[in-house]
Amino acid sequence: RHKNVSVQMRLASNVPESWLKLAKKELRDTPIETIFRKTEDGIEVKPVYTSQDLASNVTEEELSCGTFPYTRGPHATMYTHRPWTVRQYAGFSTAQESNQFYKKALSKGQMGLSVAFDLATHRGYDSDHDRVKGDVGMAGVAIDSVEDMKILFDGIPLDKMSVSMTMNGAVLPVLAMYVVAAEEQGVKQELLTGTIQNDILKEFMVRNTYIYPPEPSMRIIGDIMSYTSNNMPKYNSISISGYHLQEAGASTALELAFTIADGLEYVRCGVKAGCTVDQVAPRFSFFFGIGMNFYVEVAKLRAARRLWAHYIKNKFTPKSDKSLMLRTHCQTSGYSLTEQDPYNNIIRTTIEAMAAAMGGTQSLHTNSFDEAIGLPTEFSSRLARNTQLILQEETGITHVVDPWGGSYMMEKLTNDLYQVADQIIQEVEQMGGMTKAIETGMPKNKIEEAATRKQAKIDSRAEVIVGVNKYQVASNPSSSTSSNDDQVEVLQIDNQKVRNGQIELLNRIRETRSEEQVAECLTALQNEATRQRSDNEPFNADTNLMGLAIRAARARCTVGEISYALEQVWGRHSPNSQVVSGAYIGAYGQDHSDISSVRERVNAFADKHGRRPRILVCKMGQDGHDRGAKVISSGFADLGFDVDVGPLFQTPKEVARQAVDNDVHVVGVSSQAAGHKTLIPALIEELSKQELHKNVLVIAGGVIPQQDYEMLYQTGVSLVFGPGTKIPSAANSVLECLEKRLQE
Ligand code: 3CP
Repeated sequence: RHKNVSVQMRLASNVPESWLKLAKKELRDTPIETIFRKTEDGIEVKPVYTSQDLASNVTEEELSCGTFPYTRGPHATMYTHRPWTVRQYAGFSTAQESNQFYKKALSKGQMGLSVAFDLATHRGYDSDHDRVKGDVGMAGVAIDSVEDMKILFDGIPLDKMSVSMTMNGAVLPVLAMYVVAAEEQGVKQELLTGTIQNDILKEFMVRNTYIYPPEPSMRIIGDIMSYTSNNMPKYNSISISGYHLQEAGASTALELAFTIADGLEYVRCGVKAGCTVDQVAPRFSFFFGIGMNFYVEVAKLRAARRLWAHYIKNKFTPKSDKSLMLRTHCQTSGYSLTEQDPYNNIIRTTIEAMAAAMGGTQSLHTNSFDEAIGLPTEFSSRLARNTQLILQEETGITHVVDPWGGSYMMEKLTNDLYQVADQIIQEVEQMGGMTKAIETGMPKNKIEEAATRKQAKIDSRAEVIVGVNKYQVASNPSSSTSSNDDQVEVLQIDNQKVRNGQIELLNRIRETRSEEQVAECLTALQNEATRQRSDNEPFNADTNLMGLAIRAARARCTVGEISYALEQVWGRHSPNSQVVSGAYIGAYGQDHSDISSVRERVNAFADKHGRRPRILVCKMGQDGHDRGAKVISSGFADLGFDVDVGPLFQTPKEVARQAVDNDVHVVGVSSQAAGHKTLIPALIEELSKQELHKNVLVIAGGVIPQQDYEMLYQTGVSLVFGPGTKIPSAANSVLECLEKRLQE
């Protein structure tokens, strides 16, 4: 009773008394609290906002367009003068195939390019390396040398086209090869426009396509900033990504805070590499994910611009206004896409794209509806591109700058998000900045906890996903199977064929280049990597790692060779895996019957077999997308399983070895990057060599097209789970299968 009184008082003070009275009358028996909601960050979303909600800082100055703190956008005229860039992230198979795809997309309304590289390239391996058998050409285009890069941009004038490259690990060789490909097209470096992602901090937090440990990785970033600011003035030297944090499960405030905090760390990195804030910050670019929470996502972009402007002004006192302007690319949320009832994804993407536009993005990627199932086809890519073109050319959305500006609700939400994120940024800064915070594991843990909580909310239906946990079309709602009319075609890539072609080209390059020159370039890189640097050394192309990588690229050194030369000095980074405990049950609630029945079953298993069911959750190949694996691990552990989390980037042989060593009942393979058809059969073969395939259940989950399920079952996989599978249902199926197997 006492609690009720305080809730009533709080609500009454936040909304007008007269409104409250009317609302209660309309609600009849429904308690008024049910229409006061909270975001995942605990920010209140009220049913009604009034002028009382405009905080004192929403002044005339704040509401002006194109001026400090740029809440309403970096330009005064925004899309009324120039719409955002339609920039679709794409790349697959060979450079030749991707090049044809790009040219077609550009002829149909796409405005800028965004290159997706395969995972072998990301992690600095040539296509002929043993560890990347399942990865070549799969989740992006395979690039081994400048020859591939030249084919990729054949017929695309690089002085006119802005190109974004999502590259972080092997950033030196890839950017160098881009510069050399342009040079051999007759385009000077200073004319290049575009963006390199070059954001390694988030790789250590979530995305995992790093190569070297944090310290040398930051040194590379500093060298790229100083190189581009001296030689490529129109080029954006970094794209600081919150998108990947959101994809990994970060709440809005965590995404916002860690991204801005990363940006501050990169300014310090640029200064350490000998630049001033005004030399680097104007060419910083950001990248946010846009999910389904519409108002919140618009507010996030507004708050991001205000946070950046305030922090840069207060911490670095720049002279140029350009240092204060946050410019951003956005991508609609991959996580919000569902395998079930997949055409719903077209609707989701459209809504998210609207939020990005109303939030004032500079550039946008809209996802294809089939991305939760497999690689997008030409058809699904066309729909995704047209989603943006329709928004730009048919709706009138571009006719007004920051259309939500001045809305009581939007200004309050922007303020609230600003404040929650500001507190997290201050916490990180007090820890000594993002590099230090990452070393403690704080950001990663917070994100993983948020991801596990979110999954539990979906599994318990506290959060609705149409076609997944409500209004399903499938006959069996607990399974991920869709009805037949939802079967969609996905792009199939012949991984072996692409790899063979790449190996052929690599061999040709190695036969025709000067080995002496190659050795000299690689040694120069190694010498520089070994040399102790002092802070603020002035720029010198002969000691700058980017300058040296460009020389190596000209001499036809490969991505693998350049990366390995540096790896010999710095080593390869390997992370440690931890499982978050208690977050799943905490958000789901202990007393749900499906949770308790699984736990009882696990206990009965332990009584009968003398130990708990033990599962090894593994990731093979260079696929570092480990949100699924982490969430499954936490969920299964909370349900009573013994869970081993394998290291990332394992070969099938290494996984089989670990399965033997740990004496597990089940190996769970999580696959997000299309390597399953090569890697899972190889794992089963390795397990049979150890005579384990009969005793150990192999299960698979992730982005696996339904067309491939049968092939996997034939190979010996016992269960395949698609995205959207409820964890307790998955655990039940695993137990059932395991009990059957142990009886045989
Ligand atoms: C724009 N301009 C204007 C106006 N609007 N000038 C006057 N008035 C206006 N209203 C000018 C700009 O100042 C600029 O010129 C030029 O027009 C181009 O505009 P822009 O905003 O710079 O646009 P763009 O070139 O497209 O660059 C957008 C940003 C860039 C800055 C965001 O970094 C970018 O394209 N990022 C994309 C990143 C990306 O694609 N990432 C893919 C991640 P000046 O240059 O002269 O100022 S994909 C990862 C996927 C997941 C995974 O990892 O697997």
